[in-house]
Amino acid sequence: MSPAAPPTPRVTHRLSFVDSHSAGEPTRVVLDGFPELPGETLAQQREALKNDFDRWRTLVNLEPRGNDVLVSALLLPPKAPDCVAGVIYFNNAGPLGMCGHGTMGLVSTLAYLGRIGPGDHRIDTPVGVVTATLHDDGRVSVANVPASRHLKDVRVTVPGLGEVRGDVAWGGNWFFLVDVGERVLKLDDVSELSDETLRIRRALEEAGITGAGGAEIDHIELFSHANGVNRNFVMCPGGAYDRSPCGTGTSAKLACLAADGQLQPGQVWRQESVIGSVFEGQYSLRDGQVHPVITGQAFITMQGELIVQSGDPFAWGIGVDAG
Ligand code: PYC
Repeated sequence: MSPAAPPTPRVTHRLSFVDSHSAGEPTRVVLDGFPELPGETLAQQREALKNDFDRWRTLVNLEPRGNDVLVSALLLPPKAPDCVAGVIYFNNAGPLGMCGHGTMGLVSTLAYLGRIGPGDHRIDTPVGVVTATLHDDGRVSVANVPASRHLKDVRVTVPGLGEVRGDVAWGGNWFFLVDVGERVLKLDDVSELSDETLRIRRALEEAGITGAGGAEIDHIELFSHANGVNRNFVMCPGGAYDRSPCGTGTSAKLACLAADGQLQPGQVWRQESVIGSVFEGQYSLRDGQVHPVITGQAFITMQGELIVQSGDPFAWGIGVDAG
């Protein structure tokens, strides 16, 4: 008699998703399977995600189903009028405010699914409504929330690096932007660059340097102009660097350039990432505010279901209690 087949674990959850990358940085759009998040606004729903549903974020983003680089975009019904979608972005560390590359990924995903076509699309986010334009050639322009420089030329002492100077700016997330001049920012050096930027972030925290209203500065952006090329290296909150030039980071940079009179409204800023991918940025001035528009392209990489089976000790992510 042949031995009985072992019982197949029961499937307890299925979440459908589409993955893409924008200039190298991945986005996972979660289409369904997530529990309903309470709240009248997306900002309230983001708080609910953070406080009461964090296990769902870790299920999607942490290993073994996700990874440290991934940014997820939870697709939700919009709360603001005339929007095609609502979205809450999150990564391995927690929810984000806005996400430029993620919005390109979201728009390209909605187009791939046949839900939208070329044209302008309003998208509701926890930090305000953004308008994304899907162009006929597949590129996406994201008219981001207004960006601003909060503090100029802040000095902070960083162990192992000495005094580091930078600007604090908002581009949908909080950034500390450090000009590294002619230094070449290259892929071979990402370990060193990661170590430096993580040290800078810790030093800012220890020195009590924050964004407006005491907001944590959770993104560090080094930028250089070696050989006449504008390159950046952006450290994200969860300790992974942005493979793209970072939409919100480029927006923060535009705010600084505008404040210093170094870039005029409508002038195109070509921003390269540390892997050599490119976003184009420009801004308009309205009501005394810098309104950035960031353009790039996303490509679909994967579509499927995240599956959780009963008894999986890593159902909610490595390092997260399975109970
Ligand atoms: O493109 O804004 C962005 C972004 C934020 C974090 C990773 N990418």
